[in-house]
Amino acid sequence: MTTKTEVAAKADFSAEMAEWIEAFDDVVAEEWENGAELLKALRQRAREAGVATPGEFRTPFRNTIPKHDEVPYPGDRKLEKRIEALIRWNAMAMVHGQNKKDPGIGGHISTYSSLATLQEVGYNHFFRAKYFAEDGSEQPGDFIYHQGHASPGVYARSYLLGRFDDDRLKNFRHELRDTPGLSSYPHPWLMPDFWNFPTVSMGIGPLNAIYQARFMRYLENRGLIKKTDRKIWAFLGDGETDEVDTLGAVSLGARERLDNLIFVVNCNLQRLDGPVRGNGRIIDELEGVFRGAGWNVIKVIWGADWDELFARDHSGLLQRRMEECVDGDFQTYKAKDGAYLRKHFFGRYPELLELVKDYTDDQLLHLHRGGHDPVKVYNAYKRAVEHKGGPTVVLAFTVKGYGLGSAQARNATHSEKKLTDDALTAFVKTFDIPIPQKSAEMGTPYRPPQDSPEMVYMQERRRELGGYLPMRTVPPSTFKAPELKFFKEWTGGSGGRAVSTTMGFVSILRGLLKDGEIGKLVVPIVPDEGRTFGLESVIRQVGIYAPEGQRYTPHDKDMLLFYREEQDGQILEEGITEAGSMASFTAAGTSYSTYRIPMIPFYMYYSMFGFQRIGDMVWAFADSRGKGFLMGGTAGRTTMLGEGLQHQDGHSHVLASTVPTCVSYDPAFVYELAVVVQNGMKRMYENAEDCFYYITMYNEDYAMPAMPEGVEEGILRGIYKFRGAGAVKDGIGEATVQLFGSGPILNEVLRAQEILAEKYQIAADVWSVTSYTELRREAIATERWNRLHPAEAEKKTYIEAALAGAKGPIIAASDYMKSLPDVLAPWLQADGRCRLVTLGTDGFGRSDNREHLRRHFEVNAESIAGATLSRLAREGKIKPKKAQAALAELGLDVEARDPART
Ligand SMILES: Cc1ncc(C[n+]2csc(CCOP(=O)(O)OP(=O)(O)O)c2C)c(N)n1
Ligand SMILES: [Mg+2]
Repeated sequence: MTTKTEVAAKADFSAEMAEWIEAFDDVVAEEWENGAELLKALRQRAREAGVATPGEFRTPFRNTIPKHDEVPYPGDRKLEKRIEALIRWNAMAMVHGQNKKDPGIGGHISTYSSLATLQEVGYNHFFRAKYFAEDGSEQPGDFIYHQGHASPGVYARSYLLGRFDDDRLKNFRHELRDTPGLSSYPHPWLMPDFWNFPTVSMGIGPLNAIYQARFMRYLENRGLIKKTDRKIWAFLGDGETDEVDTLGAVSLGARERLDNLIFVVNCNLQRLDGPVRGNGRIIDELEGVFRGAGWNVIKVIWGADWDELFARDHSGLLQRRMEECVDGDFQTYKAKDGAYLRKHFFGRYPELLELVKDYTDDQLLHLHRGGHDPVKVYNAYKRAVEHKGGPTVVLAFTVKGYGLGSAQARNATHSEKKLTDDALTAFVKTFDIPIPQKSAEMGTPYRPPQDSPEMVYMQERRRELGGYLPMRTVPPSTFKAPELKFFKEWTGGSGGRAVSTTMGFVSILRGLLKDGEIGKLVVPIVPDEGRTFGLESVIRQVGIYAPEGQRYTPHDKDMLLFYREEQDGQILEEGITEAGSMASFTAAGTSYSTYRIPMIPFYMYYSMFGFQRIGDMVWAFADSRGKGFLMGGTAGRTTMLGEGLQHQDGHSHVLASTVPTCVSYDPAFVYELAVVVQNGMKRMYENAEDCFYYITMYNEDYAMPAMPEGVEEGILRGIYKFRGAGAVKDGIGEATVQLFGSGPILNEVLRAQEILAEKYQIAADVWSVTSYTELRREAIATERWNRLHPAEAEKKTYIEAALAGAKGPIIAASDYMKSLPDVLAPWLQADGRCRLVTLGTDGFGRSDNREHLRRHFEVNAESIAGATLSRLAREGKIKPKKAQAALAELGLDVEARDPART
């Protein structure tokens, strides 16, 4: 075999090096495995000799599973090929047909065409709809995170199975018609019986999948679900891996040995605009990243027809030629024809031209990539499923727009929505779809009779694997929320002791965790802020989840509140990752459906690093019909003192208000918080409402009053009168001013009430506003009803009804932006003028103490009293000069710069 020396010479090795290589080749020729052994021994020797041996994170550009290690395909390849062709047709026809009817409605045809085999092998041989535990009980099946914009393929499969009829398919992206439609992407909100996991905002699917795998282990380790072989499969695009969310948490997968997790990256080398890595190779890059993070990497590069070429190539040149190409080349080879491939790929070396001399150009063009070869894909999946000790990523080489003729592998392929009539005819011919030309041009769906061999086979495969997927089900609720009396420790007040709402909440949490019924369902989640919120006692009480337990002796073991990690620990201490924590919150908050257990997550975090940081994940959570409590801690731009601009949140409530299913509250007192938590559990888990809660909690200590009689409804609906004018000063008479306060700023409002009464003899009522957002939602719903029923008696909004008879201007103050109270302005009008004067914390935060911060943002008691006097002057109720003098008397700097702009 003189070719070895030739290889050495071509690679510019020195003569001595070539000799070494030859010796190595001899070892490999004798026994293939010995090559690896020799390398291992050499590495060991090199290390001993002090020669650096960096880890090898990238392997040659070839299949990880060599041909001789492959197992035969277990399915009927002919029938599966037929089924795949039918799905391809219907997926494409659905998008094409709709765009013909309704230009601009959109959709994608090229992504699924690259993904079809990857998905079909899964559906025919791997994706189980249920498992059975050792005790015979039925358990949930595999979880599949689909590539969102490949949904037409999933719909087409369901159509063939008879899960959708023609009308439904024809209503793809027409969701507002008389008959139900199909949502553009996976949206449980829109198709609650079908989709489980929203994915199409790129990066969210993979991140959620990792934490889902982790949460599955958490439930298993805590004995809440049975251990089974169920897997989480996440399909993602190669372009999608550029999202930090996609790769940002991969190390968790290996760290927690999540062998229930399988990523399949559809490496079609293209994203929306063009190549993902034109000048490099995305597969190599990802191999390095995943291997470095400790994942099992399986590359599926070439189909079986290449194996034959490799087998005949003794020169090693074919492999070398592969290594020379970058993704931009590979894309071009698929966009052009076989002659081009012969000339530019094989033509580089005469030996390679010789290798393919008996191949026609057409045969060359159709040499398959691994992701389009069911045998290669099957073998990869089998290995992935059997792999123990960590997650697996399958990097599958595919062609974007595979089989779409002139739309294949073009830079514009992603945005292709329609094919030309010629291309449609060609498609029908290539994939042998038995429909007439005219129907082909119209993109008519096609489904063979249910008793045809392919349909029977398809149904049988699913039956064998436990049923249809995707499928979302929700068991009937048997959950019983604790009554309000369960919370009496917290509705009774703090007995004069100064505590914060955060402390109150932690105490409620401990109470819930202790409860024999629901305690085990509670999932406390925290991103390295446990001590900030005073969770030490909870850590001691229920432990931190650690799949390996605690393999070290914590230094504080002798202390009462030591850092306790347990295999069945209950707290998810996530480390510094709000995105990861939100992913855990998502897994837990949807477990009432996915695992059929109504887990109740309480995710506590710095409110500043919530909605504004991971808002898109919250949106996906809502889409998932997620439930649970987001607890925004250290809330309020002036209550969160010292930390300054980046930490001080004065807008999370505004952001929360944008999420339709997010019910948000800004409680001032622990009893308000207790009422909200109780009601939240009842609504979400007992009444099975698909909503979730955002509650702000603060770190300012003050005495918590006992809950007054009859305020529950007001707390929940958003407003109630907390202290009437008469309670401040006897005989002051009926209030002529209304003061609104929320969170700790309610204390400032109460102080303002006193100042007004004592210094200026002005009687004011004080209202606690727990939720401007809920009040507005009710108001706009009522107003809408009134608008649509002009002939009926007008209904009053709750805010108007609550304030009935309450006179005078309304001064509202909170630790949030002014736009929050302002949303009620339309319903707070009198005599053609808005009654509302809003004080809030618009602008960037500052480092200082609360006194200075509140003065700066003009939400302290003096500013509230001043604003009241100023407004009364404008209304002609007091003399303007008197008001101006009062402002000076109250110490307000009327020429100070506007905090909203400084
Ligand atoms: C966060 C986000 N940004 C942008 C998009 C728009 N978008 C949809 S698909 C796509 C390209 C996807 O490329 P890739 O991940 O490689 O998937 P492929 O279609 O090639 O399989 C883009 C940019 C999106 N859906 N989500
Ligand atoms: Mg791609």
